[in-house]
Amino acid sequence: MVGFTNWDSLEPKEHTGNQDSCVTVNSSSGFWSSTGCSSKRGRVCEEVKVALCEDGWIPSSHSQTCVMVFGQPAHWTVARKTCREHGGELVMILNKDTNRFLADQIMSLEDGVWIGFNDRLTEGSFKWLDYVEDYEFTIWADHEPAIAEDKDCVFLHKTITGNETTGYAWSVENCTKKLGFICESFPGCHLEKNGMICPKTCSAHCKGKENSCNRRTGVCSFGCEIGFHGDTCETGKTVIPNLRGQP
Ligand SMILES: [Ca+2]
Repeated sequence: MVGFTNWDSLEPKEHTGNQDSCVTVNSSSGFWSSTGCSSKRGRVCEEVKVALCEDGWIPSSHSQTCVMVFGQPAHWTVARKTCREHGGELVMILNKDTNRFLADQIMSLEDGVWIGFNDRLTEGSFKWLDYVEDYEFTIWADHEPAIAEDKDCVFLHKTITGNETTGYAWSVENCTKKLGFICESFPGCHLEKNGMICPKTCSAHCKGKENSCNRRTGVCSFGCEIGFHGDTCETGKTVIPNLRGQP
């Protein structure tokens, strides 16, 4: 269902035959018109923040991290060790856009790839790597997650209906199965025993006291204190001195 439309008068026009129907936006009025898709038009580009990545890593536009796909199959623990040897970790997928971006990177692989999600420490309690428990996004395949002692590691794979790939979702497997994998690195961060240590700090105006700064990105996780805005909460309201209040 489409929630918002902004058609110009007499729009949308009906297109007949094989002509594709596309929508253009009038740059001065902002109204929409339908047109054939073969017309050459300027494109509206969305500005995305991407990480600066070292050689061999691809910027992941939706997580501000860098990723690298390994097609050579390995056990989950070997995959994770390999990522760490490259200064990264097995990838975390914290939103739908990242899942779609990674799906595009592994389209040529048949079997799916290990990701950092697992319930190795506590059966049925999934975490990213060993340490990230606070997440909202999951995209389990049908009948998943399997809660089984011999299946603790999660992989991203094609979902197929009939002969068609319908999307990419997650399933739990035995960690000794051999699969390709995706590593993720965090620019500016380094690896320590307990996980990634990142130097970024947020402004003093994040909402919430505990864990309110995402130290990988410097973004306030729960928004800003009243009167401040922007990703980093550093844009504040202008304070007008109360001159009449002077004694
Ligand atoms: Ca399990």
